[in-house]
Amino acid sequence: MLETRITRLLGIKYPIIQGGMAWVSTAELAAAVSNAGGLGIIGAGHMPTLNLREQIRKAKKLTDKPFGVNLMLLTPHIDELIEVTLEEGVPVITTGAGNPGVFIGRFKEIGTKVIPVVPSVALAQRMQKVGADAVICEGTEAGGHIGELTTMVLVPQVVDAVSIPVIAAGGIADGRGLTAAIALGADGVQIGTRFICATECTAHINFKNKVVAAKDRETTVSGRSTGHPVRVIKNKLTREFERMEKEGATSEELDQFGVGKLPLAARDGDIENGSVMAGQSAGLVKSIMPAADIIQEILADFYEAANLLSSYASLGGDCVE
Ligand code: TUI
Repeated sequence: MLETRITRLLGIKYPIIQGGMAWVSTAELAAAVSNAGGLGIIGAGHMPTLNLREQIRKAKKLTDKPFGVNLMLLTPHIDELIEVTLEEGVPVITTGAGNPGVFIGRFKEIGTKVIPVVPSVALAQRMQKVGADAVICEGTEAGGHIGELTTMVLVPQVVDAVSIPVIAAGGIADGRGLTAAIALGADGVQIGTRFICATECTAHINFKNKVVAAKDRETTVSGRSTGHPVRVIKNKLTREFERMEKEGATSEELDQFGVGKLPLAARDGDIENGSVMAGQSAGLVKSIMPAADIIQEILADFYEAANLLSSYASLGGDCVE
């Protein structure tokens, strides 16, 4: 057990939430993380409505622990995905890429906890006002669709501005990151990139190997000019995207060029022409291992780092005048 406001809110053992990743975090990964004491999340992304229902039912079969669904609000059929999620009744939803304000109440009515991803203090405050149970503060280090601020500056500012629990995300892959997040005032962490490389993750092996092989400077942000910035690992696709941006392609042309590129990488394994969405923490991911082992390693490293902090604190306490 590592008890915080988040473990109590969600009824989980450890304050570790697996990021909901479209085409990457399916029921298998979500259930494995939940069975290991964290909170697993199915990434709905652009998933057809029927598939989401199947995924939720599969997760219910694979785990008796709480799990969640991430709703990506830019998806054109988001209203249908919301209805299915309401009908199936899941313990938790997280939301990304937009403001879930208008439908928070309907989820709360059926007892689903609602945790929006927020890239700013203002949105965190608005979410608290409309009834969010907690917020995920995701820094620009994260993979996929991102905001502007780093985790290091966003988390403490949101912690100061709201009273609901805060989950730190973006750039966190190990126990040192968890310790740092707790030091910044967070009640838990959301980890995406590291869980791509869980054995139970159904993403293509080429995608996982690309994350394991990535070094510190190997991600880039595509699509700033279109207003939909996305962090991905550099490859032929990102070079082509950059060339099109330089040559003055329109937002529509660039958006069109991006269509279907995530499944091309994550499902089909084409990691040169597909979109390998991953965060800067890819440089910290060294191997593919079971989700339960990832969580246990994070905890062991958390206690080591936390003990170090505590030894500094006891020394400092003696010399403070
Ligand atoms: O949503 C994510 N990450 C994602 S979604 C995704 S799928 C995708 N595919 C193609 C193009 C774009 C996306 C891949 N990765 N993370 C959560 C997140 N949410 N990061 C930033 C935000 C965010 C941004 C603006 C949340 C709210 C927001 O609000 C704007 C407003 O309406 O106030």
